[in-house]
Amino acid sequence: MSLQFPDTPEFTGLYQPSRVEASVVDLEIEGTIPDAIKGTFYQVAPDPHYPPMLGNDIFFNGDGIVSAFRFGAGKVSLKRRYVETERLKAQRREHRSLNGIYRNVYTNDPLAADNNTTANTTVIKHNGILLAMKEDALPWALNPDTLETLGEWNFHAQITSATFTAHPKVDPNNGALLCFAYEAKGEATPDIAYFEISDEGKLLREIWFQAPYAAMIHDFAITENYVIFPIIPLTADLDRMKNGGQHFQWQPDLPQLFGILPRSGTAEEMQWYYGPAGGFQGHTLNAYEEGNKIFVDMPVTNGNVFYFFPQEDGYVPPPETLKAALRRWTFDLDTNDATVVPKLLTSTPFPCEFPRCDERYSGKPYRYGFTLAYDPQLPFDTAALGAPPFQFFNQLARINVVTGDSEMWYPGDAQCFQEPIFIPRHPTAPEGDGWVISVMNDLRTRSSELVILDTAQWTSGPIAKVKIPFRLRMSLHGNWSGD
Ligand code: V55
Ligand code: FE
Repeated sequence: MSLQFPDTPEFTGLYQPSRVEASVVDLEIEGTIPDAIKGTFYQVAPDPHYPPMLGNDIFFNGDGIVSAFRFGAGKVSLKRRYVETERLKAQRREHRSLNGIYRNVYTNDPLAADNNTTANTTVIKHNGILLAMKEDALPWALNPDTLETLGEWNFHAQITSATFTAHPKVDPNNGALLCFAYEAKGEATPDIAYFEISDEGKLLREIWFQAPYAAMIHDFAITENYVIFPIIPLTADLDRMKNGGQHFQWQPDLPQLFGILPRSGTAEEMQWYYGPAGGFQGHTLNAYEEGNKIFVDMPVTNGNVFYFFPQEDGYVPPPETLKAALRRWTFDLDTNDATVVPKLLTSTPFPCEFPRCDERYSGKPYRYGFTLAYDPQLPFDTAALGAPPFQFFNQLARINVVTGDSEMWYPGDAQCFQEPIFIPRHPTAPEGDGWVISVMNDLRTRSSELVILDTAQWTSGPIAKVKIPFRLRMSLHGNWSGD
């Protein structure tokens, strides 16, 4: 019997499955990696192990595969393993995919595992274990050295929600993991839970509340005293799922909703703010508070970014009509006016996504951001490569959010990037002083390199490139661990 992936945009080019589990000691390096870069860069990609049961599938539904790039003494080694979820194990047992459409268990094969999660969205080391996370279920724990899967992780039975975010934040003041769950009481429930888990794994805070409706809360934002939940106009509906429809549906008339909760408060103290309808809140760059004002910085797009979750009549905006730019939302906690309109944060707006900050400044007043950016005016080898794929970003940007200035590095007409991660030069280095690492894909040679940029000489490009000796698929998120 043949085993072949479909010839669709979701499974070809940047999105062709890699499926490679590997261990490579001392990767090839062009340039010099400073000895001071010592630690591990963990990242995860959705990488479907088997061809989709229904003929095609979306990027977000692939099985999670974790990569660990270990840096030390100027060398880099790579280890890469699938998260051995129940879902993956059932597939390997049957030698085929058993899963239907994204986050809809009603479309699965009867032989599919009960636990439907792919653990494919981020990985972070916390309290000695590596957590692979997907927002539809609890995290999965891995051994951070061997990447061996330990199992589903409920933090020693302290976490009772049905789901858990894939965008936890580390509180730089005490190392606590700040996290949340949406659809927290099961599929399409409007229940949300906020959790703080200490650096030693102890549940410190737990606050449950409800949103006005069940909808996607992909990322969130933290400040010293508040957490902010951006509720994207993509609603969930159980009946639609039972009828074989999508988990999420775009609602063009719903506002970009935000819930703001005092971290030491109660559900009753929740405040709701309403942004313009028709917009899409992207990933959080950072947020901070000043008096009774809260600032949240993120790319905002003027329409539905997720073409695979259409609105009710099936409409999805043509990609060229979508315009994203880095914007700042300002919430005045004292005002009676709960409407908010975001303002541009860069003097020249440009499409961007996957923003990250110097996380020693998470939730605090800050200056620097690092993000993927796209300039459609720059050369792209359309003749050889066709149209740019979904999530195509041809530049790495270093942004000063105080002045609005941006510096760019553009590598060429066939390259695009995966999420950039900042590493401080040393523990007490000034904000934003250090290195940024990012996987760079070459669409022409169909290969990838890990590039390392020095933040002090951004526009001159990488000080080192680490060659990856097999094909990677597009990934999502990751984190640096200094130990
Ligand atoms: C996102 C990604 C997901 C998901 C929901 O990037 C939202 C947003 C990789 O899976 O399940
Ligand atoms: Fe994300």
